[in-house]
Amino acid sequence: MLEEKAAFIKKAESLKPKLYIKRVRPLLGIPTDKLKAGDSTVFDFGNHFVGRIKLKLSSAGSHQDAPAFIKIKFCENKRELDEDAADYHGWISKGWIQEEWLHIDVLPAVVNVDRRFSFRYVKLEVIDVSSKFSLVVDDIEAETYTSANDECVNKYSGSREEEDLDRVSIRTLRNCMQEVFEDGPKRDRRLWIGDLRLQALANYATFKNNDLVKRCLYLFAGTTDDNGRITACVFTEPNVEGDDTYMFDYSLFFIPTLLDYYNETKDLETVSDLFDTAKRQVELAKECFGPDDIINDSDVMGWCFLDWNLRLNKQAGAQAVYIYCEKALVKLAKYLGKSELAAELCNDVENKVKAAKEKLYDKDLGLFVSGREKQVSYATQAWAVLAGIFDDEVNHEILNRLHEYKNAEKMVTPYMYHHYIEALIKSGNKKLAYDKMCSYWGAMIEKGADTYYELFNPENPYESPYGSSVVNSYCHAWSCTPAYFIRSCGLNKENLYNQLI
Ligand code: RAM
Repeated sequence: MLEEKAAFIKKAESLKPKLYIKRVRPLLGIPTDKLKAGDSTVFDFGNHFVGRIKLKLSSAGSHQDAPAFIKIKFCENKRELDEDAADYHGWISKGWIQEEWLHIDVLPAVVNVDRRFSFRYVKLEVIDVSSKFSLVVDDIEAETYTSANDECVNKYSGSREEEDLDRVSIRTLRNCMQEVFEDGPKRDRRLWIGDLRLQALANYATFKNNDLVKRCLYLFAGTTDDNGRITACVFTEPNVEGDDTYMFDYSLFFIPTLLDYYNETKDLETVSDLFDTAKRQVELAKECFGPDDIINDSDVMGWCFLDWNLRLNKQAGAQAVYIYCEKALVKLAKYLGKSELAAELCNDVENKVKAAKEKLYDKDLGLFVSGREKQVSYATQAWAVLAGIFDDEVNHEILNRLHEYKNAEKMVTPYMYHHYIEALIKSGNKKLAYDKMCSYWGAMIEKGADTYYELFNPENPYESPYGSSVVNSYCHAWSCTPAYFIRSCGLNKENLYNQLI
């Protein structure tokens, strides 16, 4: 197994993409006025970028008689400009806050900020100079990176609203495409499988960098634990290493990600290489079920992800994810001619579907319920629909009832929203899917988004599972799917109109 994993990583490394490098400058504001202690200035680069900046600084007034002490803050959107990092007391590291504090002993100077940041706005604050001199920023330039080739994307022509949704979606994906599909270039800057799955779908509709998807699949397969379990995310620096975080749904998502990749590329060799790793995820997940074919619930945070709504009960959603992924494995098994295995897997799918119908579906409500408290949520219904526990007609009714049901636990991430929209499409309600896509992602655009956010709850703009929105990411991979919906799923006015006539 060790040798096989090493070979997978080698393969992944052979697919490392080249980065496209572009130099950009802010639209206005150079050179700056003479800046004294307490002064600040904001440079607007006009769009969202990922890169490193270089500053040309000089002094004005008497000879520089003290170091210039400056703070540089990188912001993905305007709102972050006014947030104070000192107010952050959340549970993930404040190391993610995009700020640098620098002393410049001798002016003039060219200062290269080594660390890579994700930003549209760069705020420079003068913490101190002496009373005898001022600081001037003569120039600022960013060297920006992406592994996405902008020229590969066909222009989409539709309504103004659709074009905006598509453009921001592509920008989000583009800036998350680095040496792997990162989840967010501000945070966590690494390869998560839940994000990868959705990025890959948007990528097939736009940049078509299929080798990057392939590389990421091999990275996951090369970093399983001793038991063969797929980790939730992979680090690539200083060396490739799987994280010691495992989530029920994320491990299973290796399977549909491989299936989608096959559907797009017909690359059977990769499927054959990675099939055993895929199959192992179902074997391991199966251990979490009781004798009644219902998955065991758990209170451990993150045992299964689904969404960042901290009140969400995951039991029924996890059961549905299992069914969804096992069905994907059946397809892969069939592509490889493993018909006996496919039949065995189908049998297990049927058992899990039957148990879900009997024990997780509340006939009176006409909705799926989850956990001891029998919680009704969007996440549970969406996944139950995607798993195809019932047929399209019943699925359609379930989502209609959900729409009317007032106390359902809501969704807080574009990631979960994606699955809700996909469920609407699957159950034949493209019109509602279209409206929901436009209103949800459109609301981010109304707020001035150049790229879509990690968390977005229209009812609570400060939504964050981390204790504060200061560490939220505003260019986040899993939110990049409107381009996929518009281009590949027919969520656009032209198609919907054609369907009506
Ligand atoms: C967030 C990450 C990533 C996601 C995990 C579960 O912290 O940024 O996008 O996949 O949560």
